[in-house]
Amino acid sequence: MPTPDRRALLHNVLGELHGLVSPAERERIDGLRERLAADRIRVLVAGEAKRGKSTIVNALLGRDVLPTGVTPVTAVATVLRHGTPERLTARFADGRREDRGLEELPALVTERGNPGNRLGLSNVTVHLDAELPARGVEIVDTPGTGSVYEHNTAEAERALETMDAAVFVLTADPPLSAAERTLLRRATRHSVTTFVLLNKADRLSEAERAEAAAWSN
Ligand SMILES: Nc1nc2c(ncn2[C@@H]2O[C@H](COP(=O)(O)OP(=O)(O)OP(=O)(O)O)[C@@H](O)[C@H]2O)c(=O)[nH]1
Ligand SMILES: [Mg+2]
Repeated sequence: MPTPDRRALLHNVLGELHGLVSPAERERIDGLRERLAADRIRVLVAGEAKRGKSTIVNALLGRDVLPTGVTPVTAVATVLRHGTPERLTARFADGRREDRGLEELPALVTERGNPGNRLGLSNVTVHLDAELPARGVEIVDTPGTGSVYEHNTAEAERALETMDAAVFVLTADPPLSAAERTLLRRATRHSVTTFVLLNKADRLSEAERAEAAAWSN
């Protein structure tokens, strides 16, 4: 965490920048100022479709909050943040905001509930009374890239632009593709720290796990 002096300095610098940049950049600066004031960091979970991103976020939260499955599932970037009472806030591309119950999450953020994002959501924020968000870690689950749904890739790339750290999810089988390498480079450019997580390790023998980890390095 920055010291109070450093936080005040950063706040002032961001305030100066605010007046100098484009509206889109201004929105990013507003997000940064808000996270700085609340001592909150934003960790984005990214990767190709079906690598297990939403499953990992549920494991981090210790609760099955996000929908998961074997077909392309996540269609809208979903922010998990601390808040009570537990609820979700849907933000639409036209600027509308609506608070809804958590049980509505699958109808909003999944390809099945909201095909092609026909509801026109820009993102959904889930306010949860869970430990990691309460400690100041805001997690963002993103749609997978590279699936048959090109709009999922576009959504995921948009989400890449605002984060402090990234968890990039790979699996050993299939191994890292050229498209994943490009996405990983982009994630690294936008984040202060990038963690690479090799998922579905249970599908490999111990020797295969060692081989996959050495190759991914
Ligand atoms: N064997 C095994 N299966 C896993 C693991 N993690 C996730 N899965 C399974 O992989 C499938 C995909 O998981 P999701 O969490 O929906 O993957 P995702 O990356 O969020 O998928 P999209 O949102 O569609 O991009 C589900 O059937 C999960 O149960 C793991 O560590 N081991
Ligand atoms: Mg998902």
